[in-house]
Amino acid sequence: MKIARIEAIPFSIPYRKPLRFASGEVHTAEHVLVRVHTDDGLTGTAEAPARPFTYGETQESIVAAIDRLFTPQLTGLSPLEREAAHERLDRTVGNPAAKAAVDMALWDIVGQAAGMPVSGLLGGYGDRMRVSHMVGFAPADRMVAEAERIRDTYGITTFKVKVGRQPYTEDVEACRALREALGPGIELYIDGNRGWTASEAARALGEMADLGLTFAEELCPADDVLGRRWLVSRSPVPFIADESATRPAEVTRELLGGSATAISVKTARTGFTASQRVLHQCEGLGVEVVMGNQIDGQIGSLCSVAFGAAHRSTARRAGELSNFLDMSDDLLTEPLAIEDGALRIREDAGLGVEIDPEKLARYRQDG
Ligand code: MUC
Ligand code: MG
Repeated sequence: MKIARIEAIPFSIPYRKPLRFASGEVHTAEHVLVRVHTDDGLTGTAEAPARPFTYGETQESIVAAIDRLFTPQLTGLSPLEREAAHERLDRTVGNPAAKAAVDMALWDIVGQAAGMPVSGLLGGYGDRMRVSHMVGFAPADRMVAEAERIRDTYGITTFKVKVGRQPYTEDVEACRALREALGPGIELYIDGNRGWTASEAARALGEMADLGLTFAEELCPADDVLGRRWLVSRSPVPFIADESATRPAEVTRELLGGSATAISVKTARTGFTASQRVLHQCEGLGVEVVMGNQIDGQIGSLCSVAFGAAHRSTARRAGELSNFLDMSDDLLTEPLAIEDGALRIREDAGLGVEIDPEKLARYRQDG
C-alpha cells in the first residue's frame, strides 16, 4: 500500500459566535481538509486549522505546503513508513498544522487497514474524555451566561477562561463572577495568550488567589525570558506552556528553562506521532498535561479525543473539546455530540471520519 496523492481542500464555515482572546479572534473557521489517498483505495482524513496569530500559517499557506512540498515528498511511501514521512516533512521548518493533519490522516489509513480504531492503536485507555469549555472575551455577565448555558446544556463542569485583557482587572472581575455564579464544584483555569506582562500576570494571580484556579496558561510571552521564569517560579498553580511549546524541543526548552510547569498537548499542531513524544516527555519529567484545542472543528475534535482518551495522563483531566459548538455547521455526516459533560471516541476502524459531500461542496473555497 502506497500513498498515491494528497488533497488539501480549503473550506470556510462561519462561527455562530466569534471566539475572542488576547492574541486574536476567530469569526470563520478557515480550515483545510486533508485527504491522503492510497493506491489501494483507502483515504485518511484530517483537518488543519489556519492560525496565523499562533503559527503564521494561513489557509493558503497550508494548501501550498501540502501541494508543493509534502505531496511530492510523501507520494510512494507506505502509510506505515511514518518515521520516514516525518523525516521528509521535517525538511520544511514550521507549518505545524499542515504537518499534523498529514500525520493524522496517515494514522487514519493505518487504522482502517488494520480494521481498528486509531484510539486503540494509540493506547486504548478509555472511550471518552470529560470536556473543558473555553470561555472567550466578553463582558463578565455574558461570560457567566455562556458558562451556565454550557453547563446546563452539555453537563460540562470545567471551564478555561480567556484572560490577558487590558486592564487585567476586567479579567479578574470576570473570573470572580464565574466562580461566584458557578460555585466551588466547578473547575476553572485561565489562559492569557501572552496578553499580560509578567508583573501584570503576577498581580492578577495575586488578586485571584482565592478563586481556586487549577492552572494558568501563557499569561505572558515566553520570549520575555527572565520575566516569564520569574512569574512561573511564583505561580501558585502549574503554569501551562501552549503556543510556546509547539514541538518536543520547545517542550524541553520551556520546562528545563523554568518557563513552564505543565504542557498543553494539541493534536492540531503535533498530530498523533509527535503528540505521543510530547506526552511521553511530560510523563518522564513528571509534569501535568492538558489536551488543548486549536479552535478545532468536529474533525479536529475527533482527533483530539481519539488521542486524549487513549492515554492515561491525558484522560485524567477534562480535555478542551467543545470549540466546535460555536460553528454554524461542519463537514461530518454524523455530527459529534457532547453528553453528560463527555465526548466519546468513535469505535470505527481508523478515526471514524465520514465527510458529507454536499457540505464539503457548500463550504469549499477552491471552486
Ligand atoms: C488556546 O488554548 O490558546 C487560541 C489561540 C490558539 O492558538 O489556540 C486557541 C486556544
Ligand atoms: Mg492556550
